[in-house]
Amino acid sequence: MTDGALAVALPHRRWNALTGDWVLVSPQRTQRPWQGQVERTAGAQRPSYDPDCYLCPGNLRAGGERNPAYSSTLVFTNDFPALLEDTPGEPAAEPASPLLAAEPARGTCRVVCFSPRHDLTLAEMPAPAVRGVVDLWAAQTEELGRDHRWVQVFENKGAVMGCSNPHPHGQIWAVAALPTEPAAEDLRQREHLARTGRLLLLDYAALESERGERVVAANDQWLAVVPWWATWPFETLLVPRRPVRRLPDLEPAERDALAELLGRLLARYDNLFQVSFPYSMGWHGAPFGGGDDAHWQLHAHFYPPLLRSATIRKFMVGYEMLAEAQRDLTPEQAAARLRELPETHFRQPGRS
Ligand code: H2U
Ligand code: ZN
Repeated sequence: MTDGALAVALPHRRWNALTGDWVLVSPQRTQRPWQGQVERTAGAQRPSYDPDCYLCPGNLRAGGERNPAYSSTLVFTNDFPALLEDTPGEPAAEPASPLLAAEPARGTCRVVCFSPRHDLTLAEMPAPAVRGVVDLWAAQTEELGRDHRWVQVFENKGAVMGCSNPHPHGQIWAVAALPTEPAAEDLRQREHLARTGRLLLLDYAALESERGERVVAANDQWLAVVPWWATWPFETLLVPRRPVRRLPDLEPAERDALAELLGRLLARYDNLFQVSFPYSMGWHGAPFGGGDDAHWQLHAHFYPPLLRSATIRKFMVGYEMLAEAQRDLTPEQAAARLRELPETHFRQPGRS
């Protein structure tokens, strides 16, 4: 069956070439005209400085330390880390039972403030400030990659994603062992290179660039698409158009281009339902530690939960939990909706 036949009305499953997972797509359920109302939520105007915020410059954190009077970005070790560097012990040579396998987890957790301004998000920050965040992500990845196999840069945005504070911030967790998601991507990318001699995500980017139907935004260096296999309604994948293994490998011009593309993509996201669009996002690049990583291509995933309005979200529940991911809105429809929107943020009509 061709994808042209699939994209119309019938239920079908799509394969995620990056993880090997499948997603059930039920486009016949969206043949009805668009009925989702756009509820403009109050979009509470926040102050640029909040004396009670534990991430604002000069303020006291919950752990007792005081933030410096930072003027661009700030990184600190999480006061309540999920991982410890000095966890003792080795995996038991013979576990009591293979059904009770475990291993010690070692690592570190950092918090990254994107801006001293309490009221800005990446979507509203000027491009040079977003470039500063890109540089910070890259520098942290390089530093933590010296003694951790995997460095996970991510952002939880919005209360609906469990974000604890509206001050623009993300996190970085660096760990000794390759976690589940990147391990799946490692396997699929390795297989693709072995089979074709080419990089999976560069083949994919070329295909999407040529087709255009799932592209949301692009520039000479980067492509943002709703991937063929998207599970979240407005999920996107960001890929550089040349081979790049990790964030620190990005050239200055590519970092500027990324900041530019992020501004455009995130403005579209916020404009969709006229709210600060919640999501979890994060970067995947080649693991550290000296193994064979020729098959890896750097990329970012954005996983936003909203479906029809600022208050109607997609739940990954019954069938998703027990069988596999499912969606009604097709990735092509989602991309078309995002493409229709302006790239000027609704709160900043003057933003260039
Ligand atoms: P979110 O990105 O989900 O909002 O998490 C913020 C992190 O900030 C959270 O992991 C940490 C929390 O442990 N934190 C501090 O390290 N110090 C503080 O003073 C409060 C929050
Ligand atoms: Zn703040």
